[in-house]
Amino acid sequence: MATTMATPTLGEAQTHFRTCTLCEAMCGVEIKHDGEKVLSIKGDKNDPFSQGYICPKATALQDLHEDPDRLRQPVERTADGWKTISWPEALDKVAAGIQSIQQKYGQNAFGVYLGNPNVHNMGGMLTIKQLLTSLKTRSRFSATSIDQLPHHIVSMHLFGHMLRIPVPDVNHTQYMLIIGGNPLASNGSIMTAPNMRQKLKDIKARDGKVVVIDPRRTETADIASEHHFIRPATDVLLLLAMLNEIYAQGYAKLDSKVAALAPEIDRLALFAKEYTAESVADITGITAAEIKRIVKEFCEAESSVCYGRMGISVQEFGLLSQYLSMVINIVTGRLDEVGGLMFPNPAMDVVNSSGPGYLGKRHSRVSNLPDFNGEYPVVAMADEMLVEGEGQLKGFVTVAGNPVLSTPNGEKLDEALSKLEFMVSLDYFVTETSRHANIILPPVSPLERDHYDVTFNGFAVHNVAKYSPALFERSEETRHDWEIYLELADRLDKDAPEATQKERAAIKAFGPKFVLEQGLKYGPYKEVTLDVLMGNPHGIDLGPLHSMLPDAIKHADKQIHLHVDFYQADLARVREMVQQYNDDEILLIGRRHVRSNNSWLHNSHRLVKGKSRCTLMLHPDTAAQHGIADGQSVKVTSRISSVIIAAEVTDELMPGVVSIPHGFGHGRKGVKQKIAQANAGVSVNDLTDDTLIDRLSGNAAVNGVPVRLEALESATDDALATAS
Ligand SMILES: Nc1nc2c(c(=O)[nH]1)N[C@H]1C(S)=C(S)[C@@H](COP(=O)(O)OP(=O)(O)OC[C@H]3O[C@@H](n4cnc5c(=O)[nH]c(N)nc54)[C@H](O)[C@@H]3O)O[C@H]1N2
Ligand SMILES: Nc1nc2c(c(=O)[nH]1)N[C@H]1C(S)=C(S)[C@@H](COP(=O)(O)OP(=O)(O)OC[C@H]3O[C@@H](n4cnc5c(=O)[nH]c(N)nc54)[C@H](O)[C@@H]3O)O[C@H]1N2
Ligand code: SF4
Ligand SMILES: [Mo]
Repeated sequence: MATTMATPTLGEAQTHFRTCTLCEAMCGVEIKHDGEKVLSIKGDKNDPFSQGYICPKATALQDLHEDPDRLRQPVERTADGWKTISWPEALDKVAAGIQSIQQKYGQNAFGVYLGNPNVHNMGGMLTIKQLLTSLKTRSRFSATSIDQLPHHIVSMHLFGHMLRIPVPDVNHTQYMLIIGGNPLASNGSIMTAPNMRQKLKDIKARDGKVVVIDPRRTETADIASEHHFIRPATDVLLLLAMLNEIYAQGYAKLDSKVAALAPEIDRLALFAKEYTAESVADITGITAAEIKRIVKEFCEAESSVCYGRMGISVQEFGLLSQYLSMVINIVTGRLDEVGGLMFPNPAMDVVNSSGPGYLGKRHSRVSNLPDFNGEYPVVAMADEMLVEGEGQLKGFVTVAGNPVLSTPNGEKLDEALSKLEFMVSLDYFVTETSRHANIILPPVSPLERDHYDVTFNGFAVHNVAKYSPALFERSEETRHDWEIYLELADRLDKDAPEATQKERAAIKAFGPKFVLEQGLKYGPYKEVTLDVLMGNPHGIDLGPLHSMLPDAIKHADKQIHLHVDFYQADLARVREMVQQYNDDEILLIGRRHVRSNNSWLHNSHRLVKGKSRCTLMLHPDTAAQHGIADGQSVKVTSRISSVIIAAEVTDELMPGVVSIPHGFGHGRKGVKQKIAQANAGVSVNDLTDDTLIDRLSGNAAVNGVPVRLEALESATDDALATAS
């Protein structure tokens, strides 16, 4: 067993330090255990980054490890139910199944979806390329296109690499504008920053300001200096008006270091010309005076940063909104400045070992949506399976994903998956998605693997590095995700070039840390080696964020390419939206809770206990208009379908807006997660619409979905668990 204690004595508690991999915050945890038994999970006070902070989810590392429903060995779906099979048999059958589809229908008839936990998995991140190359398919999808895709495109355009994403310097800013992010529930995203509650309080304590723009008065809004409701999916108008006001009030800093790097910056003066604060006030719901004051305070603060997250990414103007948020930081001279938006400098910089990204090289067969970096938008997935013709998907593998619950029009995808000729899932559980697989290949638990955060060190608000060895060694009967990838690659790609074969052999011999070691060698800190990291179980402090321009830019000319034409063209869609705007519509948005994590921590009793969190939040006025009382069953109907859900009447919501969290809907037949099934809830993605998208990026739009409400008889437990 690999632990950080040198000589454990039998029966004596041992201590192990590692990084929690459940969300982006990278909290250090201290795990007390007696041999194979976890005794406690606490925050690691000596972790220089998180300094003892953890959220309630950390204990789920134990719950997941011990979960009796978690699969440890491959299972095959048979007429008599799921049957356990050996690894060699499962891997042979999976490879044969994939090959048979590809021989019959062509390489691209077999597709792949990569889910979110991949990016939290060191072995997965460092070796997924081996699986993808061996699958030889262009039919690739991932959770990126229902999430941070706009961030990637903006960074690719402006800085020359999809992963060169600057983050808010929360530790030093005097003014933080948060548009569509709720870090107190999510613990931060594209901003790896443990203990955001304290960080936001610190901003206020040093006489700074935190301003939240959100259709819901969230947990973050509650502790902010001020909060403004905004009509969902109208942020693009607010951001345009802010840009306009920045110029109108004379705050554009065109003599800044950043401005000098952006040749097209002069064109931004006219970009938002027609969008005055007055012209957007009605639709957004924020008065012109407030918009002007926000701009003034943002620009006059000693330092400031504009940060937009899920609320502005995953809606109809996701890409243009993220662009405007970035442009606001640039024209006010806040990019690359202390307290502004800054580039992290991670010890292993994935920017060095990956391509810059590309948009729209190909388009999806049925819906004609652009690919990004070789991945088609998730909203295109079900059609690719259902619509007949050359190139139709006949086989599929999901890797650490649950798209039936996490992507729009989940019911349609559910049906599409059930019709595939062959499907495989790499997952811990029989989920709403993996229940359709012919074979499920389960990897080891997070406590059984080595970890270095390949992804989130790149988004960290302070530079750090930490390596955690596995707490428990995997047993003979189990496999790592990366081992599964390599085993499949061996079977599918026997004729791989010699260099690839050698790389695979090296990873097999030394583990994925072989790739990490190479990455660290090419990184910016010569002193940070794997050996050094192994000797520092709490992690190493590499200092605060610092100026990185122009070096951080990956364009050969070392300039920021603003791509004004590309973004300006999208203003036509904005004009159309304004002309057609209907403010009578009830709009649906999402919600996260600190004790939940997308679709997959609902089988931890400690996390789900208490009142159901899968409720329809709505304002008392909206409730009254529809004759809905608190706790009453409501039928919510979108263009796609209906769900029945209990109302939670609260003035947290803006009138005319309703909110349902995603990741629920475990009542589907065949799911094998007992605790989750007992708290099934309904899936909001049975309402979200796969045709409601950000056309510019192909990103899904799950925020701002028009719905109708109908009060039903009072709530019953049965009704709550049923999606009609
Ligand atoms: N309406 C609405 N929909 C949303 C969102 C929203 O805000 N609103 N948010 C979107 C966002 S941001 C995201 S990222 C997506 C997430 O979408 P997905 O990634 O598709 O879904 P998850 O719920 O994260 O499911 C992850 C699955 O991976 C399994 N798993 C966990 N760890 C591992 C591992 O290490 N290896 C393997 N092989 N499997 C593992 C879990 O058991 C689970 O079944 O959902 C999106 N969907
Ligand atoms: N506890 C917990 N933590 C998580 C996750 C989880 O499921 N649970 N998921 C993880 C993942 S995968 C991600 S990507 C991150 C996401 O991290 P965040 O983006 O911080 O998370 P959300 O809670 O989705 O915050 C989005 C906010 O946008 C608001 N919003 C919705 N529509 C609009 C709109 O049109 N305009 C504006 N201005 N705001 C809008 C919502 O009310 C919500 O408060 O969280 C991660 N952390
Ligand atoms: S915030 Fe919670 S889930 Fe996220 S890394 Fe920290 S302890 Fe883990
Ligand atoms: Mo996400």
